[in-house]
Amino acid sequence: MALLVDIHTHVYLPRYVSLLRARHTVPRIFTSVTRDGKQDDRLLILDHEPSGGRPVGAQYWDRDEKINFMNRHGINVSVVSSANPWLDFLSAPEAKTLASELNEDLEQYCSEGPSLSPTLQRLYGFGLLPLVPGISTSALVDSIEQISKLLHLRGIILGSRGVGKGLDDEALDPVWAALEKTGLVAFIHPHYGVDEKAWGEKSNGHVLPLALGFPFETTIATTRLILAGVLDRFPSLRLLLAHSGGALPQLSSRLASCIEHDPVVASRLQHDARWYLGKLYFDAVAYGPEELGFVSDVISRSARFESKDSVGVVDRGIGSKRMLFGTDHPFFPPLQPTDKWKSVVENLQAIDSVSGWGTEDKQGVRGDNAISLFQLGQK
Ligand code: 5CU
Repeated sequence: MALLVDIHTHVYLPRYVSLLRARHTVPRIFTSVTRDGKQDDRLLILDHEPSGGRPVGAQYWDRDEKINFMNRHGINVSVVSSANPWLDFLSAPEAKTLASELNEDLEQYCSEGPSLSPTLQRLYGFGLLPLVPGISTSALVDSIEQISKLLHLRGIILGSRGVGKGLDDEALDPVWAALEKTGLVAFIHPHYGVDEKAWGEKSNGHVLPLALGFPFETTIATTRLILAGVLDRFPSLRLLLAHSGGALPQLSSRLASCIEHDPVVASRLQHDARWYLGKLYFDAVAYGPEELGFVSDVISRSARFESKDSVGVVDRGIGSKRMLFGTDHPFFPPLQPTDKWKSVVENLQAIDSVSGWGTEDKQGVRGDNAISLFQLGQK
């Protein structure tokens, strides 16, 4: 059966929502009363977010709402992750306790949800690590151990800060080693964007931080990780990049050239920078067929850099094997209520319209790649 699998879909678990409701600083959920006396829950998570925040409701935390959304869009299986800013704002002891509790909560959210067959649930998840400054290595490794034992958790989601110094910090080597050993997929997802001064003084709502800041953050974090040799030291690491890797595919040849011309870095890496893109996985949350086709070309091209002098024709289909459908639900709701969300329909249409992708490539991106990457249907 051809399944549609959403690998980029978020939740704020009820325990986390209670924490956000109890807070008076960002991140927080607060309730205001509208003119007609109705209660209005608002979410404030981004720095410099307009102080009124954004509406937030059951679609962010209620499992039935998630299943309802999946049903409306024909999504058979979702691999759900906690939404940003995760545990980033907590102290190390608080983050450690909450990570462990939220991982158990997410396992329960998935395992007690509906199933498609005796071996296939409709919900799987990415766990959380207590990735905050001051956390011990053993706490991080214990957390990976915990997640690897929870049957429905098949990966972790992480931001760009690591334990405070980014994803190129050697302090994370034990984390990469443990992820490699357990086979858990690490989903790199943005939250902070880039310096807000870049956005100027005009009000453009959330457009610039979300359309550009988020993907640029992922681009920078992943580039630093590559430059630090993480993929040389941990070649079996399975990293999934949000928003189709941001600008990394577009900039990868420039990156390779800058490395080659830089005396500090020129001999540091084992491969041409473009080779590493073929070792990564990319969500297909790009909203356009041309962008998806381009990303798959860049992934396919990495095979040319297996050896220094290899050349070859790019086969788009190779790259498609590393791309996976996602929705970003419950973010990007339509401004006017509609049954189907434009953000979802557009991503599906984009997959369907990539020139050069055959039926098998498209079904790979819609679901088959996720089934094999996350070993869905296997205990
Ligand atoms: O709309 C947003 O702010 C977001 C967000 O915070 N996180 C996310 O994954 N997508 C959109």
